[in-house]
Amino acid sequence: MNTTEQKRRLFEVVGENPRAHLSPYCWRSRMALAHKRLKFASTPWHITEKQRIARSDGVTAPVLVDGGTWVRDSWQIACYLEETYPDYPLFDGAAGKAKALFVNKWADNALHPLIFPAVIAEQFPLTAQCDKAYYEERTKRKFKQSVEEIGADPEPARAAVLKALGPLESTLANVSFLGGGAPDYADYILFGTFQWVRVVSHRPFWSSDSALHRWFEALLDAFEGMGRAQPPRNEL
Ligand SMILES: N[C@@H](CCC(=O)N[C@@H](CS)C(=O)NCC(=O)O)C(=O)O
Repeated sequence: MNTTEQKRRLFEVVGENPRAHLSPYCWRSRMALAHKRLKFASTPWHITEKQRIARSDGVTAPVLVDGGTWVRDSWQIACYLEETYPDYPLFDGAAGKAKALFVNKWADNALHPLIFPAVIAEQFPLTAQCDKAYYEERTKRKFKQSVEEIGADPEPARAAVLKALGPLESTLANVSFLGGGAPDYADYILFGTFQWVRVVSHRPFWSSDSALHRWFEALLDAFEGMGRAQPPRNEL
C-alpha cells in the first residue's frame, strides 16, 4: 500500500465473507473515487463497529478519510470530492448536481424500500455473524416485521421493483448513460443499487436484451472492471 492509499481510506460494509461488498451506498463512493482517478485503501467494516467510525460523527458507512478529513454519507462524499478535486467532474455543473440529487433521493426513498423485501431473504445469510442480531433487531424496529417475515414472499416486491424500473429502462433505451455519452454521478448512484442486488441476489431484475442490462454491463467494465471484480452472489 503506498502513502496516498494509507492517507485516503474508505470504510465499506462487508459481509461475513470480506469479499462481499454489499452496500449500495459504499459502491457509490467507490465509483466516485475511481471516476476522479483517486487511489484509496478499502477498509472493511461491520455495521456494529460504530467505535471505528466515531470520528465521522455518525453510525453509517461509507465514511471517507482523506488525510485528516472525515466525511460520512455517500452524497456528502460526492460533494466533498467534487469540491476538493475538481478534475474529472462528477456532476455537469449545478444542473447536473440537481439531477443527481433527485436520483439519490429516488433511489434511497422510493427504489431501495421496494428492493429490500425482494432480496432480504437471500441477503441475510451473507450478513457478518457479528452483525446478525443487530441487523435483525434494527429491521424489526424499522419495519415492524422480522427479516424472515419480510423475506417470506419476495414475488410481490419483485413485481413492484420491475414496475418502478419502467421509466429507467425506457430512458436508457434512448441514452447511453444518465450522464449522456459518458457516466456521471447519477449513473454511479444507481449502479450502487444494482451492484447491491448483484452481490446479494441470484436473480437480476432484467433480461439480457434490456437497456438496463447494457448500461449495467458497461459500468461493471468501467475503471478496468472494478465493479466486475466483485464476485456476484453465486460466487460468494
Ligand atoms: N444516507 C447514507 C446511508 C448509508 C447507510 O445506511 N449505510 C448502511 C450500510 S448499507 C449502514 O452503515 N448501516 C449501519 C446502521 O444502520 O447502523 C449514505 O448515503 O451514505
